[in-house]
Amino acid sequence: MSQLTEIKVPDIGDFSDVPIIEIYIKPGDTVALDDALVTLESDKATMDVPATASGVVREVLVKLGDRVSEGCPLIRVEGGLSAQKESETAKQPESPAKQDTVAVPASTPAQAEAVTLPSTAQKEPPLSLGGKVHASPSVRAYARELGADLSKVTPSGPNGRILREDVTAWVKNALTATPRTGAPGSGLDLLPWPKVDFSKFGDIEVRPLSRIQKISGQNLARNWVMIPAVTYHEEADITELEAFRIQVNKENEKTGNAKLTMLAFLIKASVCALQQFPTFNSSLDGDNLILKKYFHIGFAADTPNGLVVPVIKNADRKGILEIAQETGELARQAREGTLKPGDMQGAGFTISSLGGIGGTSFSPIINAPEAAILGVNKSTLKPVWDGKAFQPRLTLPLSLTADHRVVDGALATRFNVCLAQLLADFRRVTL
Ligand code: CAO
Repeated sequence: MSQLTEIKVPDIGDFSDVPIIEIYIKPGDTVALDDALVTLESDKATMDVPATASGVVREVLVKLGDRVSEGCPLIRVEGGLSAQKESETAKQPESPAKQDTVAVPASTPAQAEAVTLPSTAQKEPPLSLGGKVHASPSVRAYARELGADLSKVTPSGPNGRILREDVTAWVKNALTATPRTGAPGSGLDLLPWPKVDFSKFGDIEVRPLSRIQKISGQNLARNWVMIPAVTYHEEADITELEAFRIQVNKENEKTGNAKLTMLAFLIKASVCALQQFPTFNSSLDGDNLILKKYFHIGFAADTPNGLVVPVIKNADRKGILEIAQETGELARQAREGTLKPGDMQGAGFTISSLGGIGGTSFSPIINAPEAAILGVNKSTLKPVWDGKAFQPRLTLPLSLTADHRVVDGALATRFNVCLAQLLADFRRVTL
């Protein structure tokens, strides 16, 4: 029996006690150098730990959820060479796969960043967490072979991991898209960002953007530029709904039940509208529209570090009280920075509610690859003519931004009208 080599967590900078959120190997698997073994999650960033030795996995020494720090043993492999030995014997230049990391925007504003840790055998500085592509060395090699820019490939693997088939799909798309557009280049030929020495004009303070702001900024910029989006405005009469909400909340004060929020009603009404207008619960994928049969609703949450979008999964199967409780809990975790990557993935439609703050309307930016997003502002009492007199009605402003490649104006307005009717008479949700 050949010697067993223990692979440990490499230098992960200032991080310690980091939970394991994915394990990619099991006893009996054969691993090659730099194959991803596990993914660690820290402060909403994920990191792959690569194999520093090749061979057959004999023992996996950790389990999902275990918290690890530098030096913690992960697996024991039998046979093959360690990276240390390889570099000592071969003294070969470092494989480009180990250095090839490029920035890539995550698919949602707050989706976890994903990076591959350097092997311990390389005398590299500890990892600095930044937006990087999340792909195994073999996928990187495949992308290089085909000339695919990994920063442009949409990941479909767990935790934003780019799979081999994602690279294939990107290349196929690039091959078919170019002749059809006939455009000389796909990049925007814009002037560089103005560089100004502001201190010439007065005192200034330099405040670095938070990590969440950097990630969401990249995503928002891409979505703003790439989606031909139109915002459609509507008003919903929520006089009865708000009266009902207040009444239930008064009753719940005695029973200790969760507080009903307008957001929870909006999520439930949106699900009902999505069921009637499935196009709004879809994603554009090349020449196909992917229609989702599930109803996962994202909601924008304002946090001290920036905007994040937690997701209520299967909102169609949940009651409004349950949704209110869950949004409250997810918003709390968002503010505390303890959301897990899975909490922010899978949305088919997003709601951005500024209703607790104010405003009369706005144009929310679609959370790609979704097809639409609903913006909501503060409800106000408005005089509404009932044929004989003006009546004070509580009116909720709705701003629906939809991708015009997927949704035409007539459809968007029908969706808005439907949503407004559902909110005006919530009994319709049960029909
Ligand atoms: N009209 C009038 N009042 C409203 C309202 C509306 N549309 N929506 C909420 N309110 C009221 C609530 O009833 C609550 O008052 P009470 O405590 O008296 O009941 C108060 O405003 C605070 O609500 P809230 O906004 O804190 O809570 P919520 O459940 O409605 O929303 C959340 C939760 C997470 C959506 C919200 O806290 C948040 O972060 N909103 C900002 C989202 C954002 O930044 N969007 C912009 C993205 S694009 O830049």
